[in-house]
Amino acid sequence: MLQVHTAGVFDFDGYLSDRRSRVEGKLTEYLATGEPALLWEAMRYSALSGGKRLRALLTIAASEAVYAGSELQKLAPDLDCVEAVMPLAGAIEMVHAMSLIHDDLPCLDNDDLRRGKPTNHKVYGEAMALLAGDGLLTMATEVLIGASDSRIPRQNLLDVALGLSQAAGPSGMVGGQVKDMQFTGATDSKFDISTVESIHSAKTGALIRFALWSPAKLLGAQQKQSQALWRLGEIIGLAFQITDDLLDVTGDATTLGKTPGKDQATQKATWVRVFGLDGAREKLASMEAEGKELIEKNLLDNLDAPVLHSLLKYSIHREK
Ligand code: GRG
Repeated sequence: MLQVHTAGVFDFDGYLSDRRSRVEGKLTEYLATGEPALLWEAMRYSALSGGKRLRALLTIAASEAVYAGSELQKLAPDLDCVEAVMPLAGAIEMVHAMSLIHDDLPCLDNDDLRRGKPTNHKVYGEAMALLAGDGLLTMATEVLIGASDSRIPRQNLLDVALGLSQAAGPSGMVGGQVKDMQFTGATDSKFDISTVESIHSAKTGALIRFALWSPAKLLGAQQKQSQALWRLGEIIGLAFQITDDLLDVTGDATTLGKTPGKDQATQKATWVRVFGLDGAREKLASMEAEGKELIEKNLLDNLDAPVLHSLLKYSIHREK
């Protein structure tokens, strides 16, 4: 397994760049061609438009953490576990890209800018943007099931496909988006912290949890590791969204690649709105400590390659 070290020290930037370019390469391959050409162009416009690839990176890092001792390592000792989870990582990024396209539509957040470029509907029109999202959502399952290595046990694949539907669907992202809509514009007295947490947990947390848990399920990791990754997904999912809420207040459009200040303008139910900037920062510090302890206790990182710990910090201390 390729670990990235410079002068004996783990090189996180090198790791990010290596794994990101593998994800980009695979997504380009999965979305290479198809008819009608304009639909595929619109799908590629959003799925291949950069982005941090955080969810795919979490999936890859989790697979590297659990592969040794997994069911799949015993079945196929020569398998490259990063390669084995690429269809899964690609599917997750497709669902994520699809959710951004739909989220930006005039009927939802009505945004003009995403990843530093005009949003999908600004380029292709609302109808095509809607359909490009639909295309990416359905392609995700097609790639996950159609492109996964035949040595992966079918039951594991089935469990992961079920988990992806659940993460995207009414009890995950779709439901979270609906709750978000229902509480947007509500006065402070109409919601409390459990409302905010339940919106975050479904709208943003569900796919991040899935990104960490699913490689463990796919490769047949030990149950203790799967459970620890699920919990780490809860921590990173919430911390990621609280950071997003903070950046909406403190960030600028050029760095973020999207329009800041929208949460306040539309009166969204966010962590910052309930606890203020300092309260959000305190919560992030405690979540970072909890995540670090969880990783250490469950030996999810090698001592010489603290990948998950670095991704946890990155999710919280990022500037975009
Ligand atoms: C998934 C079926 C299905 C429907 C989607 C629109 C919708 C229903 C849900 C909204 C989900 C959403 C947009 C949540 C916000 C999550 C979030 C903070 C996105 C930004 O993620 P980054 O910063 O983006 O990782 P990049 O551009 O880096 O990939």
